[in-house]
Amino acid sequence: MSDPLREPRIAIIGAGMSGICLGALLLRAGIRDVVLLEKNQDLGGTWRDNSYPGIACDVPSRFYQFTFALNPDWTHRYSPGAEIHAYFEKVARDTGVADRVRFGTTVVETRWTGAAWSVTTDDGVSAEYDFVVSATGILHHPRYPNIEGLDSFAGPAFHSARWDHSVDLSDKRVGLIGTGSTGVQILSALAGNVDRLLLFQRTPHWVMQLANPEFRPITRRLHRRFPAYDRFSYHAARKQIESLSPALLHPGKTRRFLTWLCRRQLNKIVDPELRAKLTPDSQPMCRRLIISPGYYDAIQDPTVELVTDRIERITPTGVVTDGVEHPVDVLVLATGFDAHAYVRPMRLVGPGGLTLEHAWADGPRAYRTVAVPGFPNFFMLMGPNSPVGNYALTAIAETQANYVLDWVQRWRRGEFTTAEPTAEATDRYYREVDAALPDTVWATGCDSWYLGQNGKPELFPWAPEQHKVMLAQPRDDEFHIVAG
Ligand code: N01
Repeated sequence: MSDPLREPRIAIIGAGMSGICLGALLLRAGIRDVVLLEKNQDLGGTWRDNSYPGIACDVPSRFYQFTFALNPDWTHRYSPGAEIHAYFEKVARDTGVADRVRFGTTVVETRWTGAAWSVTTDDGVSAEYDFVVSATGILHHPRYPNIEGLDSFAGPAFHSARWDHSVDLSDKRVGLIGTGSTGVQILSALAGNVDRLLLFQRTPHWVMQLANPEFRPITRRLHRRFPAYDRFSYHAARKQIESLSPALLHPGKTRRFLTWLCRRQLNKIVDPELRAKLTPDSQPMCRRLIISPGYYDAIQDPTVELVTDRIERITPTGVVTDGVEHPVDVLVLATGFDAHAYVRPMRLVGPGGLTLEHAWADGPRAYRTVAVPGFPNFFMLMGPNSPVGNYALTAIAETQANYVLDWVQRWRRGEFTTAEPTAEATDRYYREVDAALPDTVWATGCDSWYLGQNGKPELFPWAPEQHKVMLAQPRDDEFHIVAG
């Protein structure tokens, strides 16, 4: 008997964590005509790009994974980056996603033909799809600092997401610029293992010291032997984070406790002058709270020097602050990412020639984080205002991917041909977002990658569970739907 369901053609742009998640869910649902277009030669997105010393995830591993592919073998509470990369590769292999990836393929344009999306890649090939989903990641485009003389530096200089493993740092004077989550992890790994480490800090960040115990073999065996226990551990870790999230977003007892705890942990810094330099004047979590088991020990290592004077320029041999040159052999730029590029630089052209550039002239906006008015059958994973602040991006991706799957299943059943959110529903949603944001910790006056071009945090202003509720099922009353 023939299959009564229609078979959609689906292109996923990007084979990182979220692209793998959606690919796996589609394949598990029996949808076969799926391709992942990946510009790199390997899977894993951020976990492929970032291989710097000390890389780990600051969300507990029991929670930083997919519910449909739990891993009983995590080695640590916060497992190292290489292990996480291997996990996503395994998920891609086990689910068949890996076989659907076209590597070394950059999407240059996605254009609506009137009935489908025509996707053109840099090899000049165009193909048509019924759905296109952008899974291009949020922290993907390295941000290079605009510092005079940077190009004149004579030694090796690289961004943290482009680590040059051919450089032996053990006998080098390393200049590290940036003290966000990445800079803190690199410093913690390199302190004591290089000749000298000069850390250039522009603004201090709050750091929460949390231990990172190794899971013993018996624990791993138990997780392997009893999948129900493994599932329980996932949900326990999730619940723990989710139960704290709302209280941490808004003023109150929990926030006061967090501030007290962060300040108290700073007392580990013995030298009062160093402690003062490391004390932020913003509130904890206004910028992403840094989780680190050993930063405060590492920064007191005799090989480390903290430089807080403003960087004036870079010379071929060092970094100049206040007229003083600090000689360094290697320069590491832990200077973050352009977190607002989303789908770009790919060109997206919808019906009537509407471009995403035009639609987003005043800044990126998405209906409930996943879709844009004017662009039918187009979805985003990790789109604008996703709940990315100190939460598991794997859980967000899974929620968004399940939402996309719901629409695709309806299409298969012939319930519609095209669907796109209405401008009214999107405006209404943003009125609620804009009303809720000023009450959150992100709006308490600090500069961070959370802030969009209008200075407003591009985050989800409610508890992450609310995001799940919002995307629990498609709402026809908020979409233009063309019947199938
Ligand atoms: O980037 P950042 P990141 N001169 O933007 C400094 C995720 N992540 O790569 O603080 C001097 O936070 C800048 O200075 P200032 C996580 O979500 C996750 O560290 O703005 N300094 C800042 O110190 C995180 O939030 C994990 O004044 C300059 C730093 O560079 C996100 O990635 C691990 C400068 C940039 O900090 C980004 O973290 C690592 C200049 N011209 C990262 N320009 C996990 O564990 C910039 N800086 C999951």
